[in-house]
Amino acid sequence: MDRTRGKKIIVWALREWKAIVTSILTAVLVTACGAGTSTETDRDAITGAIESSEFFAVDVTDDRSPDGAVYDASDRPPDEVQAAGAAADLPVAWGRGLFEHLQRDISISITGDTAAVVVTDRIQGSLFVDTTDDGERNPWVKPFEDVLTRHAEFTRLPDGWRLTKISPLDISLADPEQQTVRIQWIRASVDGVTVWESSSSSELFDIPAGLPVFSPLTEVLVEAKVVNSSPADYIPESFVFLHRPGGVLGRVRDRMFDDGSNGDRTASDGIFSRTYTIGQVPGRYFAAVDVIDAATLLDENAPYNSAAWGMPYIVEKPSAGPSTGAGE
Ligand SMILES: [Ca+2]
Ligand SMILES: [Ca+2]
Repeated sequence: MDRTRGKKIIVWALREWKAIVTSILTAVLVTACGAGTSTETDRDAITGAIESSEFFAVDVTDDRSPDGAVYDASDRPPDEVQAAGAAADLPVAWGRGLFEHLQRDISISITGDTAAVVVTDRIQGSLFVDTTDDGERNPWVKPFEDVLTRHAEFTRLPDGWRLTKISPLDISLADPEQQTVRIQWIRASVDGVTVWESSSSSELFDIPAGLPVFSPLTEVLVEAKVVNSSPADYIPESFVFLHRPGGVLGRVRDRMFDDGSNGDRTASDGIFSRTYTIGQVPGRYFAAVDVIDAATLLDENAPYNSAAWGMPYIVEKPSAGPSTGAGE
């Protein structure tokens, strides 16, 4: 890979991320739908807590993988689109970029000392896909618009409002008519024991008791049951990826498999799997399972068709003992 080009891509990706964060801070729209019991002060406090919580980040599917997946569009030769029906390979390189955070809506409904909250973010961006293995960086580009939804619950305590429950993150297409890929459930296991699972993206989990809590450097298996109702007959019909914290750029994209490898228990059962190692820095994080219809990555003319769920989790402080050094 061209190192100079690679550095430019990294700088560009970080700039994009900064832009997203800045736009979130400046484009918050609060929708109050309480029954008259909420005050402006309560809503401000809850909104402030949402903005400062890692559980409400919107960069969970940034593609800044070490293979330099995202690069700028340029002149390109005619595409050699892979035919449906044949075993499909991943494109030479692909990734999402040019994110724009369009809007954040925060719905807050306060009853007594409990606030039911729904945070909805609309983002748009571009999917870059290079399907030609010709040594040229010549991706085609496909626009997309997604809706990110999180449900949460805050509780009023003597010292203020505290986030006490959170749902998985749901990322769906802004136009549901285009969506054929769906996630039915996701699950996390350590040493063969299930530590967390969810079959509804609006399910609320207690913080921290209902969330997976991992020790640093734990190997975790993430599994997801996915379905795709597309009539196209690509093999596989979907590609599945795990976006998770790690690496020098902050997030890593790993392919998930349904072929009995990489921790997958049973081949070809629609359950995609991937193991990864939890980082060393205590905190609150998201790992996201990202399902992409095969045609989305293989056919320039097919509409963008993807869905994702994020799993919130906590990395706890290491137990007393020798320091393991700086974090990832
Ligand atoms: Ca190419
Ligand atoms: Ca499987």
